[in-house]
Amino acid sequence: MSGPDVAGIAAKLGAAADSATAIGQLAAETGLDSDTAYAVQEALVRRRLDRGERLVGLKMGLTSRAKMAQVGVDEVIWGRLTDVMRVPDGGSVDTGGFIHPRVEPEVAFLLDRLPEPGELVGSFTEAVRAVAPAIELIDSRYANFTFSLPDVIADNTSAAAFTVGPWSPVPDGLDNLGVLLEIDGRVAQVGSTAAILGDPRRALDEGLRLAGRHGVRLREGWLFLAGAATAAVPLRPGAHVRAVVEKLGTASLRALP
Ligand code: OOG
Ligand code: MG
Repeated sequence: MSGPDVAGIAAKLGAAADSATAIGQLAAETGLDSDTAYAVQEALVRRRLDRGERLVGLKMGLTSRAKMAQVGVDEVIWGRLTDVMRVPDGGSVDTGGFIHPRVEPEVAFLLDRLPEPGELVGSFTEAVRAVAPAIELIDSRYANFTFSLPDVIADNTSAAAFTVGPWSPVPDGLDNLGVLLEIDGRVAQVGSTAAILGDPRRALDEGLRLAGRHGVRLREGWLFLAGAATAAVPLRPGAHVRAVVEKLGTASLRALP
């Protein structure tokens, strides 16, 4: 029996992203499970690398209850980040390049020396050089932002763009910092880094463990997004978005009118 057509599913998702056109879910009809979905994700990101993009890090998804509840999927997932997805802090994005973009507040880590595969992070301050507030722009390639677990994994966990604010040395505690998402100066979401697996540092252990299962090692100099602390909010043309994380400061981006 032949399994799901990994390359074919990746091509459909890639075309949906390139043309900013939503497609229907694919996992149920193709019998895609989560493990094979990570193979689709790899093939999907390979298309980007083949046209010259560079892998710059990893992102975690659904590390908070707010996010799990919003999308109705309750397992931690991970995806891949490329250089082209990065928007400079204070920079602009064209919402026309996306299907139904949403923004969410995140905490970013700049990775230092990582443990060997299979080992847990000995000390967070050895593994992480700096931390920053960040904004992730997610854009599910599925109609109505509706998907199953394998569907969202295959779709590179809705990754589309991200902005990282100024880096700070790792503070003493990261486990209970206030998080705000502001749109046009108004508070759109409020949360705490405690929402991220109890402590965003845990997201790194999970990332190492889960990506390691698929033979992916985190690299020195890579970025790592720990997952949103709050639900995501639709990004409208012309909106000015700020993510504020207590002690870490602010990341911002603008949607072109
Ligand atoms: C999946 C991606 C989730 C996060 O921070 O939880 C994610 C989605 O919500 O479409 O990036
Ligand atoms: Mg996210």
